[in-house]
Amino acid sequence: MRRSLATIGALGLIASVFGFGGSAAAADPAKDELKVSPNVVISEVKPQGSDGAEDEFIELSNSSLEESVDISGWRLVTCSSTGAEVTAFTFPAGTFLEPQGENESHYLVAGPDYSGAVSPDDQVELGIERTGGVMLRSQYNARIDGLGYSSTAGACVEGPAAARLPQTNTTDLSSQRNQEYKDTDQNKTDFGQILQSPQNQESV
Ligand SMILES: [Ca+2]
Ligand SMILES: [Ca+2]
Repeated sequence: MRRSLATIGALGLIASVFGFGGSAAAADPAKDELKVSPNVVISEVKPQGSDGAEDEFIELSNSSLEESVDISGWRLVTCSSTGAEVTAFTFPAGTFLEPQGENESHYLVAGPDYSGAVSPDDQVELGIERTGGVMLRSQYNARIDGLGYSSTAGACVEGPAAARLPQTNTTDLSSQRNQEYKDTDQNKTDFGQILQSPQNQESV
């Protein structure tokens, strides 16, 4: 079967973007994006708590046992229940997540009325919606991970949505990965509800 030159050209472009074309490519933003580590996960989220709507936090963890990950310029994004995205926080230059089991393997960003015992690494109004979701994007806007509480929470949700936390979350339950670093991209089964246990850069 003959392919048109246009088709062959398109296949060649796809091959070079995905790095199996065999030829050495020059600096290419698409290729740089592939270097972004997939190891970082959203490990725990509390949309609201005993101190109200701004008693909220997002905890990230590095799931790798070996590689530290530079998350400078990465963004925490919230989704509304209709999928509207808002950037809630941008990680400052020089922010790294060290491998699992070491100090600085977690990062905790919390809202103004955060009530947890562990100090947040940064404090900012996140605006997490109980029926919306949260997401992590790289400095190249690549989607790294997400957690959604509605099937309509746009790019935040992965597979079936996670169970929602109580409307008045007086006991400070949070959504936490059932296995802290495991990500099957199925929010409903990846996340359970526990008493909050936030970890910051000082935590192991
Ligand atoms: Ca995921
Ligand atoms: Ca935790």
